[in-house]
Amino acid sequence: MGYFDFKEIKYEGRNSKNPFSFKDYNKDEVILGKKMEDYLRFAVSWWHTLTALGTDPFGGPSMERSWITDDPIETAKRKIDAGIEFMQKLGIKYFCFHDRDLVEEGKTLAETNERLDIVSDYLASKLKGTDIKCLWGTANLFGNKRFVHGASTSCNADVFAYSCAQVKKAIEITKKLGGENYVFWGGREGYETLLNTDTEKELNHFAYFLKMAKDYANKIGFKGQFLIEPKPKEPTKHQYDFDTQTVLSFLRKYNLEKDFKMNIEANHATLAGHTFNHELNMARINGVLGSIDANQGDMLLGWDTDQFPTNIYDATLAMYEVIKNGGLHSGGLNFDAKVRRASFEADDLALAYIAGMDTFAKGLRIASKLYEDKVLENFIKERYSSYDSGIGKSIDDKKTSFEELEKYALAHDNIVNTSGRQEMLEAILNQYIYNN
Ligand code: XLS
Ligand code: CA
Ligand code: CA
Repeated sequence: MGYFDFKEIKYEGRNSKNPFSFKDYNKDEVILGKKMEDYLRFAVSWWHTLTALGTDPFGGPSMERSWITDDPIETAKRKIDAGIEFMQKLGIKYFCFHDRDLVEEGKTLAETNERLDIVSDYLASKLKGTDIKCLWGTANLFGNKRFVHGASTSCNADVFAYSCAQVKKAIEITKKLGGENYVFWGGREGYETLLNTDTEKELNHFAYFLKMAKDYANKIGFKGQFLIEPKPKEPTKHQYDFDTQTVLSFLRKYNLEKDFKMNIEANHATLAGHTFNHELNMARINGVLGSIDANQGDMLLGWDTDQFPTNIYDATLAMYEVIKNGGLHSGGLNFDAKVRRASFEADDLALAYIAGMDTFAKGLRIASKLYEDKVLENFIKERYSSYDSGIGKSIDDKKTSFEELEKYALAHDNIVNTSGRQEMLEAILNQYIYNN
C-alpha cells in the first residue's frame, strides 16, 4: 500500500505536457564533469513535507495526509514509510529532519528520548538497502513553550541545560542515521527588548553551547560538518544569527570559525535585505559555503513564506556561486519549502518538488554555460585590471604606503573611470536564460 497516487517521476524534456514529469532535471546528464544529481544533491525536509498540516494564524489543518494517526509512534513510522516512498518515486536521495519531526515529544525528556530511539532505529532499518541518506539533522529548540526566552540564550539555566541535552541526543541520532551535516538554526536565539536582556551574557552562553556541541561530536566520532543557518528575524525581532557576515564575526570572536560552515536559506537572505546570491557569495569567499535551504519568499510579503523555488533568475545566480565553490561538497539543496495551504492533496507535494527540482536543474544548466563562456569572469577581470600592474599591483601586493600613494595621486589626479555596464550584463544574463 502506498501513501501517494503519483507514479515514479521521469525526465520527459522541455516539451512534455505531463505535470508529473521532469522538464529540466535529467539526473544523469553531465554538467561540468559531474552528474546533475551529484551537483544538486536534493533533499526532502521532514517538517514541511511529512509533518506540517497547513495551519496558519487564521485556521487549523488543511492537508490530506493519510499517514497521520492518533498514535505518535505509529504516525512516526508511517511518516517514514511515506517519506521513503516519496523520495524513491521522485529520485531524491537525501532528507533533513528536526528531532521533533521524527516523533512528537513525550511527557518527559526521558520518554521523548525513548521514542526517538524506537523511531530512529526504525528509520535506520528502513534506509538499509535503499540509496537514501541523511543530509542533516537538527534539534527543534523553538517550538515548545519552554523556549519562550530562547534555548542556549535563555535567561533560565535549566533551559540551557535542557537544550544541551536535546542537542546531544539529536547529534547521536544524526550519527546513527549517517548524517553528513548537523545544522544549528538559532530559532529563538535573539531578543525582543534590551529592557530585560543581557546580550553579552547570552552570546557568551550561545558560543559555549556550540563549543560543547562540537566537543561532544568529536568525542563520539560524529564526522558530519556543523552548519549554522543565518536568519535575521522571526521569531525574535533581533536574531543573533542575522546573516553570514554577522555569524562569521561571532564565530571568529569565540574561536569557533574552524568548526562551522553556513547553511544558506534563500528566504532568510531576502529577509535580511540581501539577495540569495549575496549570501552565497559571502559564504563562498570566506570558505564557509556548506549547504543550501532552497526556497523563496514572496516579493510582496515581509515574512518567511518558505515557498517552493520557481524563480529561474535567482536559481541561476545561486548555482553560479555553487559552481564557483566547486560544488556543495557534503552539503546539498534541501527544499525547506511548504506547499500553500490550498494545495492540500498529498500529490501536490510531488508537483511542488518537481517545480523546485526543475528550477534548480535549469539554473545549473544556465549557470554552467555562463561559467564555461567566462562572460562575467572576463568582464570582472577587466574591470579590476588597474590592479594588474604599476601602482595597482603594489596595492594588491600590499607593498606601498600612504606617502607613496600621495605622491602618485598628486601626479595622477586626472582620474578616468570606465562604465560598470550593469544593464548590458543583465541583458546578457537574460540571453543565457532564454537560450539554455
Ligand atoms: C526556519 C528555519 C528552520 C531550519 C532548521 O525558519 O528555516 O526550518 O532550517 O531548523
Ligand atoms: Ca531553513
Ligand atoms: Ca525559512
